[in-house]
Amino acid sequence: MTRLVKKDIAAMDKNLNHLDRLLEAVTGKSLLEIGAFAMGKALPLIPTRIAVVPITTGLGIIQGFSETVTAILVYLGADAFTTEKTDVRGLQEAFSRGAEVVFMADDQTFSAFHFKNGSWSDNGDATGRGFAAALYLAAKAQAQMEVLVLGAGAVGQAAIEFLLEKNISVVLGEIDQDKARACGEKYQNIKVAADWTAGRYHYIVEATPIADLIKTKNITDQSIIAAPGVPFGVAPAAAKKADQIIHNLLELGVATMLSAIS
Ligand code: PYL
Repeated sequence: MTRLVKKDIAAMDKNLNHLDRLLEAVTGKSLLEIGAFAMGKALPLIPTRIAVVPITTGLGIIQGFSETVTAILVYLGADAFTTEKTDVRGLQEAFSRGAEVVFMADDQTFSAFHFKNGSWSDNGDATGRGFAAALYLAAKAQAQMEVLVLGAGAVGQAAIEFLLEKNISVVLGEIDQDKARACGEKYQNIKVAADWTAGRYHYIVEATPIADLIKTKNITDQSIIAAPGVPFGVAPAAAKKADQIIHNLLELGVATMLSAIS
């Protein structure tokens, strides 16, 4: 998982409404509606009190990270707060202030836990499903649609699972041959591309940690690209050529996590 930096999240809380309108224009659904659709949940979600606990372990706090996650949750209608204390004391504070759900992230894992109903959600998984759902909606679920998923990590695999559940044909592009083989064995209904670069795919989920991976020659002017990858995996000229780009660093993942645990 690529670590976000302060500037990635600096203005996120102020741009939530703008992002929401953008997503609505492209997919026909709001941020929360996409998250709920990704998890097969009905809206409104069951209300619950949520704490976001800053975690200092490893590389430490990302300034503004917990507050931004809280701002996203509040924007989505949740009763959420950031704890003043960190780590185990933060968890203690969360419970003492009546939280039933805790969101927290270290350098490897960002999870949400619902301590009352026992459900939990991993951000990589939620992000993969959320972006695959957004792509599916943006494409208006075309008959015979085929989606190229780039990257066989946690995000890519979750995207594959969502698409297979919707009976969509999936082609995997993965540079690491061992990972590609393992993923092809795990999901027997997908194709593993020997070469995905010829520019014949209209629908792409870019779930790799490779910056500017997708170039203009790899896409068509009708391509819709869902790009949860950090850093952004679409080269500037390709982003211009594509019909639609769905990209955000945290918001859709958090919306899908909230839907998953509700
Ligand atoms: C969850 C994001 C999505 C992309 N990269 C992931 C990341 O940056 N993970 C690290 C999160 C560390 C948070 C830090 C804090 O402020 O509580 N421990």
